[in-house]
Amino acid sequence: MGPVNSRGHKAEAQVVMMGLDSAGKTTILYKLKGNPLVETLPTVGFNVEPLEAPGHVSLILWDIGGQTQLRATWKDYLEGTNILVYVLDSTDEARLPEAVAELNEVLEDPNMAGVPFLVLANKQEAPDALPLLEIRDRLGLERFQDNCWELRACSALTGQGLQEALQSLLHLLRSC
Ligand SMILES: Nc1nc2c(ncn2[C@@H]2O[C@H](COP(=O)(O)OP(=O)(O)OP(=O)(O)O)[C@@H](O)[C@H]2O)c(=O)[nH]1
Ligand SMILES: [Mg+2]
Repeated sequence: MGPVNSRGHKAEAQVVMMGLDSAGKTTILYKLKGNPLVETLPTVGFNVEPLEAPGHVSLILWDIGGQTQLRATWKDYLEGTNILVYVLDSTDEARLPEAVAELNEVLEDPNMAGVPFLVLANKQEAPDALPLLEIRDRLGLERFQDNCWELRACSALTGQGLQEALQSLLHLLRSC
């Protein structure tokens, strides 16, 4: 994969964040940027922000709105992406099947062939969050053998797990 070159020169990677509305994508974006937490509004269209990551990597983070009527546009953001970050609301058990179905659809897009992906089980600090192991079972990601992928737990509210998620992202970019 291209963005991280062996001489340690600065390289750029396109990161696309998707997931159902209210999963916490925009909150994750601004938490990673170190911005003080502000109330988010449902994203109409997208937000895009640069992020300087450890190891001389510049990430361009695309945070795509997840409301139902926006999902038809998701495929427009996949061309040229280096990695997909798919965010789940761990407290939204009712919509987990819908989230999985949308993820499957994204992964079937020809532009995702061979592209690594990172699934973030967000809102893990909430008392009613599904445990990571249960989410892992219900995602059935083992089917995707042509892509490198990882699943991580995090909370954009507390910041717990976000730096580890960033490390996973960088690892996937480097090794896939
Ligand atoms: N408890 C808890 N709430 C969170 C967490 N992350 C985000 N939220 C809340 O979830 C709601 C939705 O967050 P957003 O970041 O706007 O969600 P989004 O995925 O960007 O949604 P769309 O833009 O509509 O696709 C907000 O009220 C956030 O404060 C978390 O880790 N824990
Ligand atoms: Mg948003």
